[in-house]
Amino acid sequence: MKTLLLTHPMPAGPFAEAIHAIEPELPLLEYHPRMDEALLAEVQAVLGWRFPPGLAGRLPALRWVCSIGAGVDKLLVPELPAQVPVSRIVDVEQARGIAQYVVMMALRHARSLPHYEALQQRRQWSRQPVGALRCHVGVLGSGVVGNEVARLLQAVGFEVQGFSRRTGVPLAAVLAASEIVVCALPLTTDSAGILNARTLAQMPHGAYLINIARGAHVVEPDLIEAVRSGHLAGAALDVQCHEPMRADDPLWDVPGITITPHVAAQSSAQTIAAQFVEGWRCLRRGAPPTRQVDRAAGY
Ligand code: OXD
Repeated sequence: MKTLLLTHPMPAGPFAEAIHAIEPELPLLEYHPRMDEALLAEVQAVLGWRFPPGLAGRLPALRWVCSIGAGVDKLLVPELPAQVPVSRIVDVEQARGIAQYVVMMALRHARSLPHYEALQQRRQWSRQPVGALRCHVGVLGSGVVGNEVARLLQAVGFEVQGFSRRTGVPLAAVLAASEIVVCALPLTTDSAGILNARTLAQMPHGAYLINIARGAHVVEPDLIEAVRSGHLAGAALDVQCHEPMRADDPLWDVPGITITPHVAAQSSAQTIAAQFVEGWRCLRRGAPPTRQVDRAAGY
């Protein structure tokens, strides 16, 4: 049962090594754009991050797609036949790493670190009253990541309100009550562009956005406008619409916006390999693969 590795932009080597450490005979192919149709016709499983355009329709024997991440949005392409199951990695360690990133950025904003860094640049020692941390955070998304983010934020003293389709609280109410908003939603047709001029305007004056989900949740020109106009204090964006970001991307230059290159946390190659091999073994014995997403819902 041949598996195609589509790990770009990450190198495939560490994934292949970790898989072969568990299942030495598992046949793996590393994708390259000039692969011929005969080879593609043998592919029964894909482990990857995203499909290059058109590829999903050129794999006639495909039986399973497994994401190397928590999100599957770049794999749910229209050409992927409807009967092919799609799985993802569920990694509590990764969720914890993402939550640590969120806490770091939330505290940095709530405890005015950029202000003190600017004072230091000017060699200015200026002590002001410091109150106890009272800050409401709205966490959009209640999956493994959203729940861990909420737990860790509460542990350091933030007041947290969650938002998901299940809570029944309207998004506008959560945004209006949040001095910091964290986006931890899966990217679906419903959630793409959910943070736009209208919804950003619902956040209080001086509020802050942290996005650790997908760049496409945010309408970036609207965010830039909201920050430049002073309505929002800023944003921490670990994910962007165009990854890798080009040197002329307008997000780079907005004072108050902090960019990190999708590094909040990653699953280790060993965790990915263990979960992939588990699903692969299920498939080999004719059982459904583990950790399947609901393809219609998109997560
Ligand atoms: C993921 C990611 O989906 O790293 O796991 O963004």
